[in-house]
Amino acid sequence: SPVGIFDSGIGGLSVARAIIGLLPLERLRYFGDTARIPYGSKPAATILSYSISISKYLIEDLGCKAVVLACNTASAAALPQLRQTWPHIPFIGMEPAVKPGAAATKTGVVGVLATAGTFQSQRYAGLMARFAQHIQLLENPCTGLVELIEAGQLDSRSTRQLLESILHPMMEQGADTFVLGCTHYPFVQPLIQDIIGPGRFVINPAPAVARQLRHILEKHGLLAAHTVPHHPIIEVSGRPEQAQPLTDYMLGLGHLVMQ
Ligand code: DGN
Repeated sequence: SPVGIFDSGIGGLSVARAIIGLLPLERLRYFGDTARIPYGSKPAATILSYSISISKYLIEDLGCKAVVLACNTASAAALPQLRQTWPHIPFIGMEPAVKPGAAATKTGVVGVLATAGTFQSQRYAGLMARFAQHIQLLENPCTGLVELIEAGQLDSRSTRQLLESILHPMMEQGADTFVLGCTHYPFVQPLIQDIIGPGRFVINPAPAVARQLRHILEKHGLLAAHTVPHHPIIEVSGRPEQAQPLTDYMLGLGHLVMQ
């Protein structure tokens, strides 16, 4: 049976890509809720109900054996309730990688890029309580960035301007490490690295999440035993023709051509 994975849109493909790299024999069913994106600015109760209905589809209709919440905002709003609703299904969630950020920083100042929903969550409050005594955390909800990425603007003038307006003030306050606390943001990681220059670090949590999934599947005896690698099946709730060129590109299957 497949592994289910979902996000508010196509950002979670950054996590899917890492999973395909580490676990090529797993069958993946990806669901991107592009009709209802963005999640980041919606109330937690709304995100919870979206997450329950998507998980229901992945588990009860598609028979998924495990579900990856490839969305920090949905993980913050829904993870405990999903585990309660389907106690026999392993759920793997995201959270801003503040711990690796704290380990990497030399200046003791870490910039966290996430969404408003993630920053308002108890999950994030818990991280702050653990790390705020040791390092300084600078937060920015990156308003508009998810929409630009969904539109395929991974290297446009507007995206660069928006990122500069976010990153320059953080650097002025001493940040040398930047945590990608939203699964869309790894797709602009080259642009971020270009803006911050050498000697500063960007942390993408996707590889760690893929390793966590492998660990959990192993522990439950659920690792795939097929010998032929599978292509992931990607579904979106919005217009598929809008998502298609991006999904291929984001999975590393081809080049993005945008007019
Ligand atoms: N990709 C989602 C996350 O990781 O938080 C949120 C994107 C959004 O819907 N704003």
